[in-house]
Amino acid sequence: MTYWEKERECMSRSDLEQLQLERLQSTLYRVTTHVPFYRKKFKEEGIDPDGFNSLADINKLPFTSKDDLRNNYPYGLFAVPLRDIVRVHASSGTTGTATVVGYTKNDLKTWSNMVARILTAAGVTNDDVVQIAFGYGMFTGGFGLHYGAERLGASVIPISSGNTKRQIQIMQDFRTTALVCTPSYALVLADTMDDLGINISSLSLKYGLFGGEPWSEEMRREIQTKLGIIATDNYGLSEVMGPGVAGECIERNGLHINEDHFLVEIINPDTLKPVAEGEVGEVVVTTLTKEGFPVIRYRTRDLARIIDEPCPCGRTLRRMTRIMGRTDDMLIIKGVNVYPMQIESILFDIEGTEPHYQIIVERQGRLDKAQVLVEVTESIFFDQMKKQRQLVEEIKRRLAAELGIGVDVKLVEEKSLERFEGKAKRVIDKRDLSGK
Ligand code: DLL
Repeated sequence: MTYWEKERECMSRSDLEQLQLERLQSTLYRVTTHVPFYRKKFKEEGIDPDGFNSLADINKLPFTSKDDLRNNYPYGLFAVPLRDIVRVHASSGTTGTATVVGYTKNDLKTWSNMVARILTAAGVTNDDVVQIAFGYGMFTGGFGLHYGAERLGASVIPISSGNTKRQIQIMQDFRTTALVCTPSYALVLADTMDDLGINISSLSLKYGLFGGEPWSEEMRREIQTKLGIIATDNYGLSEVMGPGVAGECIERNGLHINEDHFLVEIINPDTLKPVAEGEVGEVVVTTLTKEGFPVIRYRTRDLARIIDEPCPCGRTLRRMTRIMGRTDDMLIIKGVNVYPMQIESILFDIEGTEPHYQIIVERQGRLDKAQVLVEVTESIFFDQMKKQRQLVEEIKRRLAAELGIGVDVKLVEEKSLERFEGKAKRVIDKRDLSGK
């Protein structure tokens, strides 16, 4: 078994917790001294950062939200003068002001190490040729993975996103062994290779590290088969650092959290209290080593649960499940909570459907109505109506059994839904939820 930083990745829980506490104390000192926003908030809530002697006290601290970041746009939450910031990233966000984050030189070192850890856990070594098909720019995906792969000593191909045919050409010519992108783009690459008649055995690909968006176990299976690789999941978010917060080892059964740098809690998004052990809830992250942009109890809106059993890989860093949904992408259809991921899992399992789908949500009167558009293979699309109807009925039946409510299903022609080079947009929400 190979580790990047064995002494940290395999630490005893008690040593790890001691380290977390010390780092939390210094982070609290840092934010109270340098960030007026936290100073004010702590004062209002009567929090004495010096009296912090146990990790369990974390739940006395206030949460930080995306709105707090927006209200302090662009540099209001930085904990060092701009002169000490060497990199700025921003998340564009689909709505509202962007959130801006900054990194010191040390932060970049830590970040690269975290990503190198995740690459190593996923099987990548300095012998690998790593093709990074994430966007480079304000998005943290491209640069984050890039610096980590260089730190590891791999040969990095910074191709960035898009231009699918060129990606494939480079993959062939440069003998890429590890592909890094969103899982949906990995499927686009696989489908395009199929169209071009490229046999995957002519490629050198061995590993795929995918992240940046949710994907199901069924989608992993599909990618692994189509590309002939070991596909692992990795998770992160720009507000906290970018990629490198957590990642799967080749066991592919949950993402090891880099707990010496991040304190992760799982809370009930309604009561804001910690969930019972092993229950699903919202992931809340406190950074423990960030200098430029520390965050305290950041509410990610992502849903997951902690897997507390030891991992056969030997790492003691606890795992979290894949992201199961977001508190804000939960659809309430006829009063029932539905997550797009549940729909995806079923579609991937049904013969004749393609792994491309879209969920359209509308509000009719006071009721939410969801329609699922599913791409089907050409032969089915042009097949007799009867067969199509049977397929629609089958999908509806499976969805109803899983979700407990009826959902509309429409079959669409292969390749008729939009493809994405970065994060896929699976849900089109036509509802006006502004409360007007
Ligand atoms: O997506 C950072 C990243 C880049 C992670 C590349 C992994 C690989 P943001 O653009 O700020 O940062 O988006 C963060 O994306 O809150 C999740 O909702 C979602 N997300 C990221 N990784 C995963 C994943 C990057 N592996 C938001 N599974 C997060 C599910 C993910 N969702």
